[in-house]
Amino acid sequence: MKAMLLAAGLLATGLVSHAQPTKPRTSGNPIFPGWYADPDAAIFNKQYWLYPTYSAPYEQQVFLDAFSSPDLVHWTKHPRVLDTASVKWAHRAMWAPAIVAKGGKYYLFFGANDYHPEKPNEPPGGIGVAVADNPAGPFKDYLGKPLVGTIENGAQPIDQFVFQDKDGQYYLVYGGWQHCNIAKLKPDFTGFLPMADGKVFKEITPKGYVEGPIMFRRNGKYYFMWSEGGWTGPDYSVAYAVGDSPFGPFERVGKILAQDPKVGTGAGHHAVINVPGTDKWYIAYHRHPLGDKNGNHRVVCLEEMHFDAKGMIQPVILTTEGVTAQPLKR
Ligand code: FUB
Repeated sequence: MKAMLLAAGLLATGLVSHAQPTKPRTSGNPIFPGWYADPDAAIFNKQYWLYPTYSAPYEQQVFLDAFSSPDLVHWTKHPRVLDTASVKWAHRAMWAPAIVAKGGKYYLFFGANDYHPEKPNEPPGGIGVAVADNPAGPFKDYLGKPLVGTIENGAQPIDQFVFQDKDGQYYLVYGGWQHCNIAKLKPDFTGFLPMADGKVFKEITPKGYVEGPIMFRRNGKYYFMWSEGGWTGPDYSVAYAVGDSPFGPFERVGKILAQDPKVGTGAGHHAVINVPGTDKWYIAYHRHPLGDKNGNHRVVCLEEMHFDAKGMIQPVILTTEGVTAQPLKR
């Protein structure tokens, strides 16, 4: 009793305080609730944006949600930014969005229908483009048909990523079924321009490639990253290569993201965020919760991504804490 009174007295005098040392607030992983996968990332108007696949049976994948955040910790959901109801040729399996802002418009590239032309009576499918005035949509079909609706160099037309080179040129990098193509987009994104050799689709598949390509530049080098393994299982992972141009050649360096049996499994299909004006990098990716064998049960997570002095990407550590707040300054 005496001790309690003494403590109360000290508190009253302000000589001791109730305050516990505060831990920095983190995003936690997953960073938002719900089954989502294949995030693409962008920064618009001082907000981070993530555009994931809604991870569910194919027939239920008829829309895309988006998420925005001022600091990577607090996320706001923007439901159904794109819906198959507004894309007459898309009816299922809306996958792996890729977002680009250009000329005051927002273009959302998406895969739809899980196109298999070898099946009898297969309807059109492949990679489409939708457009909106706002990153939160509503996005509407831009072309009325797929932008890529054929199998080129063995690549299923899914898992698109839009890469802008230093000269401003936009490229579509895409492909499933273990093949990856790059194609030069027309400035209005209505189609493609032939390359110097007259071809439209150039295959840049590195060893081990399965799907989920992305590309970015750092210190004059082109980093090409992709997913390996099967997305429903525990071994899904991310590897990378470094080249001197968007066309490679890309030689596999190694894996940088994979399961941690103590944290999560099937870590893959990612996006990379560089905080403008800094050399601070993040990786947004999906993984399966520990012990969950349902392939569609995928959640979106965030970690820091680091380079060594030679520019090699360091293995990413999977966490349950996620990342600390990183407000955008400009
Ligand atoms: O989410 C559907 C598919 O799963 C994606 O297109 C693949 O990359 C895999 O993540």
